[in-house]
Amino acid sequence: MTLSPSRTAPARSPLGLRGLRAAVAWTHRASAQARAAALLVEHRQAQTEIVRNPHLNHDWANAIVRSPLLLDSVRAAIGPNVSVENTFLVMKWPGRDFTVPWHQDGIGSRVELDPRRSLAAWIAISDAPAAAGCLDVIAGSHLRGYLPYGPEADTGQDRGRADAVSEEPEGLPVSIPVKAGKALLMDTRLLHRSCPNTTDRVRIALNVRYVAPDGIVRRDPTCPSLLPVSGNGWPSAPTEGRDRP
Ligand SMILES: O=C(O)CCC(=O)C(=O)O
Repeated sequence: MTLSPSRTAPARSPLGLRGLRAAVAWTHRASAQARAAALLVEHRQAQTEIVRNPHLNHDWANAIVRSPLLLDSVRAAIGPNVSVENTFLVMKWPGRDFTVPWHQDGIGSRVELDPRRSLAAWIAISDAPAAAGCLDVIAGSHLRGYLPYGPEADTGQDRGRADAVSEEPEGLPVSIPVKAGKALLMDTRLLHRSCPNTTDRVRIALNVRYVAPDGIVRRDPTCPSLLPVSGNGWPSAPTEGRDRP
């Protein structure tokens, strides 16, 4: 089934004409690698691929979404009041055929995010070279606004993570390798996907949707509440990556 966006999204992006910002530091490389090593130990046996909303019940993820370095960049883009709408930890194990199809982070059966008041952060916990299935993006694709989409199940890859765009997108895909400790910020309309990990090391990333309080239309009332992480009078929590690299 294909669904259409409820309204035409404005063209202006908080992240400029390409609709992305690469290599944004969120912590020291060594501390990201230490977190990756701990996750590897925890999930190796089950070969877990996706952990939903870990920021709600894992201290390490709650700390990452509050990384001061990251929040500086998020606030500069969408303003001082920031909450987390949703997170996914994605682990790509060697030898598995794990593809995430083309999609836009700000639209789906759960929510529609206002692209002027939201952004997506793809946070590398381990190194993510191209061969490990880093993100491929189509720079500037946000300028076309939100596109018709359908459940990921339509692509035969139902991991329950995202709604895929219904048609093969136009434009030239570019791979964006990201080192552990760095993040890629994206306009919530930017088309992106990821291909299988063909290396012999696990690739681990935390995907975060940040939104200002007035930047969200909820479609699924069972989704967890927004978690405020920046703005006057909201609670604070321990941070991972507090020191600037
Ligand atoms: O981590 C990945 O491979 C892709 C995840 C992604 O694009 C997303 O959750 O929006």
